[in-house]
Amino acid sequence: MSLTCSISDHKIEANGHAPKASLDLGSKSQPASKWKTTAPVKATPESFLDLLEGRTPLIHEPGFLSEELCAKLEAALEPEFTPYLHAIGPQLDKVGVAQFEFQAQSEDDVKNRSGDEKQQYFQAVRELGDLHGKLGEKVGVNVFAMVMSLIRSLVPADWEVCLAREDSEDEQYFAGIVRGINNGTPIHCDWAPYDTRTEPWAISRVTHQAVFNLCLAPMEGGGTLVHDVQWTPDALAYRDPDGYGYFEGLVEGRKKAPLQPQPGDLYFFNSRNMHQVLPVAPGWERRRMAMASFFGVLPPLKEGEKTKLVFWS
Ligand SMILES: O=C(O)CCC(=O)C(=O)O
Ligand SMILES: [Fe+2]
Repeated sequence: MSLTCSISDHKIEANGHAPKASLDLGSKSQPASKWKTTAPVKATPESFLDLLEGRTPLIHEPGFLSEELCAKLEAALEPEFTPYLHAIGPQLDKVGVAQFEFQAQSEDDVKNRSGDEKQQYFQAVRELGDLHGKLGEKVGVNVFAMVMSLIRSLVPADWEVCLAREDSEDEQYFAGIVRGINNGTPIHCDWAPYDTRTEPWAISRVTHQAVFNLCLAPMEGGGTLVHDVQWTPDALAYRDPDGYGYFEGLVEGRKKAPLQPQPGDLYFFNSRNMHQVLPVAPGWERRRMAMASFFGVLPPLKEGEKTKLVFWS
């Protein structure tokens, strides 16, 4: 079987925002581990599909950026940070726009949706403008474009690699947010088919989802832990109704793939897997800074359309 069809042969739920899970999720208990290793592997076309399919937990490209370039990026970005407009739990800071800010996180959020969050999100994206172009002018290179071109070289040649967008031309998603996460995160996953359950978004239809993080500054503590548990409807028994996290019991006894990011490191993991960021060490004052974007597979809707790998933050 070719690499191309190892993903496109899966049965795909193409009907919008509340899909039944479509990958090995028939059983009530967690499926057996698909991980071949818990160690990070290098980026190759094969490891990239393994990541999307949940067979490898972590892809790691150490030194993707030089330390000098990271220092320039850190200096250019540091004054631009603001807190997330909406993030329940430990504070998250950012440069850019996150779709997550416009998402329902807690049960209360789900009940109190205003209905115009999508318009607000796309308006915020339009107002942000060309962050990566401007940053590129300041530091000499567009690092978001560098990551996109690496990813383009990893996916099957007949896929389209692009920013996510809604049907309407002026509703394009933003990708490549820079996050400051010093206080850690709850155990959570980022799985758009569930996370966008309040209303249909273009990304609700992804069949596989992963994330890249490009570490821009040194840190003590602040490691990332990927758990060998993917989101299924059964995970909801462990969902914390007051936020976007899941209770510890969900990942107890499961394998874990840890990573301690260094400046310039690029790493990918499957964001449908439960994961968490640990707080930086007490007294560490520098920002734990990383550029990040989700990417997901959108199967063709009609004959002749390509499979798409779409990006959004
Ligand atoms: O900063 C990290 O290492 C991971 C953050 C995270 O939760 C994500 O990228 O989905
Ligand atoms: Fe996450």
